Amino acid sequence: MSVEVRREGTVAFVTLSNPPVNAIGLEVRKGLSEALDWVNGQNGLSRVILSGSERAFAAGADAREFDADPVAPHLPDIVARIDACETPWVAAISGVALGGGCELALACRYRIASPSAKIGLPEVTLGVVPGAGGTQRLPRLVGLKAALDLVATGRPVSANRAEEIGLIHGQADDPVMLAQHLDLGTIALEVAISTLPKPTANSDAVEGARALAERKMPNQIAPKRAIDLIAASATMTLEDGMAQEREAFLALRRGDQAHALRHIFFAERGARAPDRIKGAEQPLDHVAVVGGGTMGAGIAYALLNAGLTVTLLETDAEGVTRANENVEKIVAASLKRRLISDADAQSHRAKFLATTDYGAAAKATLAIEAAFESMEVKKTIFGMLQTHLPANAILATNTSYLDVNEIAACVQDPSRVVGFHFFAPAHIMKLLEIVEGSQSSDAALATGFALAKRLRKIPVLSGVCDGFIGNRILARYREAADTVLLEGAAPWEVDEAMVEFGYAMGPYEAQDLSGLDIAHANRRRQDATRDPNRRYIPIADRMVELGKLGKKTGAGWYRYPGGAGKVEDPIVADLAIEEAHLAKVERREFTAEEIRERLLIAMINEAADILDEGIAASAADIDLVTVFGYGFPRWRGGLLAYADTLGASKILEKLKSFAQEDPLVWTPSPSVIKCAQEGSSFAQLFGKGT
Ligand code: T1G
Repeated sequence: MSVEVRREGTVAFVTLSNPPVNAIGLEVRKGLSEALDWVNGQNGLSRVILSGSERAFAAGADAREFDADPVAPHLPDIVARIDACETPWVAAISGVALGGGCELALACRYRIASPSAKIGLPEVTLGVVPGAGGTQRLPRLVGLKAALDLVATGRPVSANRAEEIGLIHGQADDPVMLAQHLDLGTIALEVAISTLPKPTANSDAVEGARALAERKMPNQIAPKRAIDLIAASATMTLEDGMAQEREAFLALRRGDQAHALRHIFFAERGARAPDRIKGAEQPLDHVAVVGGGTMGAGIAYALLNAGLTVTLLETDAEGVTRANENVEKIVAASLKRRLISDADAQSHRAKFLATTDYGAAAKATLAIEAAFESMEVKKTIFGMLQTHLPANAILATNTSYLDVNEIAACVQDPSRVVGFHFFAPAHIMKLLEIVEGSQSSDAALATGFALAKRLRKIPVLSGVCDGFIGNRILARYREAADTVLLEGAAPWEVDEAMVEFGYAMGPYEAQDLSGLDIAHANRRRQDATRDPNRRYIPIADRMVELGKLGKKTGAGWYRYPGGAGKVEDPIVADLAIEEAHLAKVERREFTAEEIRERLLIAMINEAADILDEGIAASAADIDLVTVFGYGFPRWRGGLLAYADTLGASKILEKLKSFAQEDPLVWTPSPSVIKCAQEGSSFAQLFGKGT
C-alpha cells in the first residue's frame, strides 16, 4: 500500500508509504485519491492527519514519470480535493517536504514540522516549475517576496525559517502527536489557502528575483517561468493561475533542460560501486593523509567533517606547522560561515593530529597520499606507508596524472594501491575519481566508493591513462583552444564563446586562476612521450617563459591590475600573432559558434576515445566528471548528454571536416563512428552496465 489510512476516535490518519522518500508516483496519487474517498465516507471526523516517514514527508512528484504522458489522478486535482475537504487536514512533516510534497502540505489547513524538517519547492533544479499549485498557493500564504525566495532558486528552508515566513504554524519533535492533540479551535481559525486573497504585488521583489536568477542560473528557463507565475499570482484568480502553471509545467518537463537536469540528478544517484566489488571495503575510522598542503588539508578536513580520525603525515616540523595552519584555516572558515557548530570544530580538532611520526598512523586502515607531484617523492612515501601501516591498509594516491601502476609497483602488495583523485578545494568539490590500477584489489576500489559515500562525494571509476578521465578531456579542451588562438581568435573571444555556452568562465580565465605553471609542468612531463607528428602549440609555453603565470603573478592570459578584475592584454594577442607567423599559419576571424564547435567536438571526441579504451565505464560517468569536476553546465546534462542532442552523425561530419585541417588531431573516435553507424546515442551505447 502506497498510502495507509486508519481512524482513532474522531481522528483519521493518512500516511504516505513509498520508501525511501515517498516520491509521489501514480500509486501514491491513486492511494491519496482513495484516501480522500474514504475520508469523505466517514462521519464525525474532527481532523485528518497527513504524514510520511521519519526521513521524508514526501520528496515530490516521481521525476521518473516525467518522460511519459501524465496519468490521472493528477496531483493538482488531489491537492484541490484536500484543500476543499470539509474535514480539515493537518500536515505533520518529518524529514523533507519538497516539490509536490510541499504542495500537499499547502493543501492542508494546518502545518506542523519537526525541527529538522526541510521544506521547499526545488522544481527549478529539475528544469520545471511547481505543477500542483505551488506558484499560486505559496504566495497567497507567505507573500510574494518569501515565495520568490523559495521558488526561484529552489533552495529548501529549515523548519525555523518556514515558521518565520508563515509556511508552517509550529514545530514539534513528534508532529503527528501534536497534530492529534491540537485544540480544534486552533485548527478552525485557519482557512483553506484557496480562499485567501491574492498576494500584494511587489515589483521590487520580482525584479530582485529576476536579477538573482539571471546571476545564479543564467540560460535556464524554469526559474524565469516560475518567477512569472508567482508574479502573476498577484493579479490572476487561483483557477487561472493554476491553469497557467500546469501549462508551463507540462511544457517544461519534456524540454531539453528538464531532461538534462533529470539525467544528472539520477546519474549522480547511480554513481555507486560496481556489483563486482560490493561489500569488499575496508572499515573506515582512522585515515592517514600524507602532505599538509592545500590538497592534503582539504582532504583531511573532508575526512574530519565525516567523523573520521585523521593523522596527517609530514616530512618535518615546518611541514607539520603548515599542515596545522592549513587545516585550522578551513575549520575557522567553516565555523564563521556556520557550516559547522562549535562542538563540531572541537571534535575535528580532537580527531586531528599532524606529525612526522608515521608510527602514529599504525592503526589507519586507509592512507591518502597528497604530496608533491613527483614520482620519486611518491615512491618514498609509499615505502614508508608500507612499513608503518597495517598490511591490509589501503594505500591511495591523490595524484592528478602520474601513473598509479608505477606507484603500485614500488610496494610488495600492489593490490593495496589505488588512485583517489580529489578536486580542489577537496572539502567542497563533489567529484572523486577512483583510479583502478591494473592490480588494484576489490577492497581498494570498494573502499574508495565507501569513502565517497561517507564524504557525500560522487565517485567515478577510471582506468589508468594520462589525466584519467577529467584531466584528459581538459587537456584536449585546452589544446583545441590554443589551436583556435594560434589561428586567429583572442583568449577573451574563446572565453566569451564558452561562457555563452553556459560555463561560468572560459578556459583562459580558468587557467589564470589555477596557474599556467601547472599545465606547463605537465607538458614538460609529456615531452618524452608526445607524438612528434602531433601539431604542438607553444603559446602557453611562451607565456610561462615570460613569467605570465596567471592571477598569482598579476598577469596571465589577462592582466589583473591591482589584483582587480581581468583586463585584456594586447601582449598576449601579439604573442599569438608572432607564433602564427613562425608556424606559417594564416590567421582568420572565428565566430563564437565556430569556437564552441571546435572546443566541444574536441572534448566529445576525446571522451568517446576514453569510453572506447574502457577508461570510463559509461557515458553517464563522463557527464558526472564534466559537470561536477570541470564546470560543464549542469542544465545541459554533461558533455555526452549534450553530444547526444547533436547526434553522432553530425559530430562525425564535423570531425571529418576539421580533419581536413589536421587529420591526426581530429581522427574520429571509433565510438563516434559506431554511434553514427548504428544510429545510437552515447547513452544507449555506453549505458550503465552495458
Ligand atoms: N523522484 C523520483 N525518485 C526520487 C525523487 C523524486 N523526486 N527524489 C529522490 N528519489 C530517489 C533517488 O533517486 C534515490 O533512488 C532515492 O530516492 C533516495 O534519494 C508536481 C513537479 C529527497 C533530499 O526535486 O532532493 O515535485 O538511488 O539518494 O540523499 O510540483 O532525493 O535509491 O534508487 O537523493 O536522502 C521535486 C529531489 C520533484 C527533490 C533525499 N522534488 N530529491 O536525499 O537520498 S518535481 C525534488 C532530493 C515536483 C511538483 C513537482 C533528494 C532528497 P535510488 P537520495 P537523500
